[in-house]
Amino acid sequence: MARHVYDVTDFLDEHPGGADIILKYAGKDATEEYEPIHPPDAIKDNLDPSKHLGPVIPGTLPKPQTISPSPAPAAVQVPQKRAGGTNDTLPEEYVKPSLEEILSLHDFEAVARRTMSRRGWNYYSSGADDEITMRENHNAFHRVWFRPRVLRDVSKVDYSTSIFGFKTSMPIYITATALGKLGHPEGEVCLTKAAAEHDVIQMIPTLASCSFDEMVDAAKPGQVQFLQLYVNADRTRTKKIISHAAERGVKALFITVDAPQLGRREKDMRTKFEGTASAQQAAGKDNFRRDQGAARAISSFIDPSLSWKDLKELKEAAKGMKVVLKGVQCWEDAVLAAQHGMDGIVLSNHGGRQLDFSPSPLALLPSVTSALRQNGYLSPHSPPFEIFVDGGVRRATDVLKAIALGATAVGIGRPMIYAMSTYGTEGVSKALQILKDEFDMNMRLIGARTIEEVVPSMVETGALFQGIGSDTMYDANYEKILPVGVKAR
Ligand code: 173
Repeated sequence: MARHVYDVTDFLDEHPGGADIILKYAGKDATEEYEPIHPPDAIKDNLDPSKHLGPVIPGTLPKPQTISPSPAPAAVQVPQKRAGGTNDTLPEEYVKPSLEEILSLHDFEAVARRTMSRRGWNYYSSGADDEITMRENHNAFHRVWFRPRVLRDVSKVDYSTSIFGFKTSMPIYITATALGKLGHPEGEVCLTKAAAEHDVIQMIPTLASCSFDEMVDAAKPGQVQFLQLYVNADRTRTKKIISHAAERGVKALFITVDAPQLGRREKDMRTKFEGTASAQQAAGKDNFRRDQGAARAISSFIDPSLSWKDLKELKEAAKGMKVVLKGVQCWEDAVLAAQHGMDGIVLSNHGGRQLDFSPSPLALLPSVTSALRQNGYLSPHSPPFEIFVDGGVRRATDVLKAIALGATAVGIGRPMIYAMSTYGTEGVSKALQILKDEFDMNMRLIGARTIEEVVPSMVETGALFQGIGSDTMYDANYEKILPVGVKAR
């Protein structure tokens, strides 16, 4: 694709990411740095046509930047003490396995950790503060045990279900994650295409690297998509996004309510604190805090004043789309959501990227379902209200535990991003197939022929709030937040 030259001089002072990062690329090809973190129509929508100077004349660009965001070197030499307490030095030569060798969602994560760009891996894998919640999200699944039933004629099992009446081949959806091109040059359309192949629902992120329309256009006829929404301080913009989504056939709107400010993700911040822009900023020459990362820069439009009283207006604007609050973290707010006419909630702490010590969504399910029932919801006579959870899911057994405890379906975010970043659309498709295979086997083994048969009595939750045991996933793949001055890779 032909690259273009733009004059952004007048925009320097307004750039949310600061002027220095633009000046660093002045006269050079900024595509690689720019693309993952800006929507494709940002220039078209915001830069006067007189500043579009025309296509790059081949051969006139200086050699590419030496500080490149990708790809990470295969040879990594830093011995790292892992969360599990073992000293694990990454191998000198890393040979990326073929897709056939990938057996579980953990495998994608292990490959991603070794092959993704440092910037991409640090952005996706990071959690807030000490990452206690990020780990707890996953650990909580290890404290719920099955009470399997036998002799139930499980020759046929059907794990398909529906979300708000829309069919899905299994009780999961691909949840919204921002900036997909940090992982793969095609970005989130990989997720759209794989979702189509497997008849699962994709939640389109507001802050994707691909445009909303690219993701809708990539869908097959009849494919169901939801939209995750950050509410803009400028409500006319938000309403425009909502009505465009409704026109394009989006079925549900998931309003993110757990991010009035972006959490501190130190792994991510450490990557951003490299390069000249940050050095200048440290010397006080840049008034924007670039050490907070690109995510902070592009999220400055999110309205921290959003409150319960705004929901009526948003629901009206949604014109028949279902409206769900994503990021509810206690039963009181679950009840308030139902009382405010919402169609559902996602119990979520944003994958442990926001408030550290927010509880695991799985652990919240019992108190949330019981409070909703006591308040007259979740009965055959009350308006339909669906509960979703996300965070820490790696196995179909994780999903089945959440279903048994009252969830309609479970959002999967990072594992899909890791599959996409390592093997593109094919990788995501394989990840979804792995989950299907796991559902098929585990439904049989717990003695449930349909999702309706996955009931509370199939799980033992006595230990749900007890101590944190060791965790194989983090022993294998967790990358510790390193102290200042130590580079991960
Ligand atoms: O978790 C995130 O990184 C996230 O939600 C986000 C928010 C704003 C901009 C980029 C990412």
